[in-house]
Amino acid sequence: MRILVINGPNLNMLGIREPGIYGSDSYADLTTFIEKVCADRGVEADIFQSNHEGAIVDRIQAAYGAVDGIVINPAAYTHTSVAILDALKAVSIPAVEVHLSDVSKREDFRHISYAGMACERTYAGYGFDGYRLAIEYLIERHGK
Ligand code: CA2
Repeated sequence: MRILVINGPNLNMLGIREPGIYGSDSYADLTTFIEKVCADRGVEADIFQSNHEGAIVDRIQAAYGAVDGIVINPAAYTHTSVAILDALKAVSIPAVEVHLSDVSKREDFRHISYAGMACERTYAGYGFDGYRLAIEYLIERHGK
C-alpha cells in the first residue's frame, strides 16, 4: 500500500513560530513521525509539501492510479481552495483531512473546509497524532 501525504503552505515553518498553536516540533520532525508511522505498518509513504496551490493540484493529479490513499493538510488553502477540492474529486482516491490545531475552535474563517468536502474523515486538533489516525484509517479502509 502506498499513501501520499500532502502538507500545504507554511507548514515547513513549523516549530519556528506560534508554538502555542502548532507545537514546537519542526517540519522535519513531522516528516520523521509520518515516515515511522508508515514504516511500522508496512506502508510506503510519499510526503510532499508546497506553498503553491497549483503545485498541490499537480501533485494530487500525479497521484492518480499511483497511490491508494491521500492524507492532506492543505493549511490555509483548506479555507479557500476550490481547485484542491476539485482535484481531490477528480482523482477519486480515498482522502483524509488533517489539521494540527482544532480549526473548529479558532476564527470563523477557519470553520469552512473546501478540501474536507472531498475527504472521508477529518482529524483536527490532535497535533502530529492526527496524521497517524488518518494513515490508520486509510490502512483499515484499504484492507476491507
Ligand atoms: O491546524 C492546521 O494544521 C492548519 O491547517 C494550519 C494552517 C492554518 O492556516 C489552518 O487554518 C489550520 C497554518 C499552517 C502553518 O502555520 C504556521 C504559522 C506560523 C509558524 C509556523 C507554522
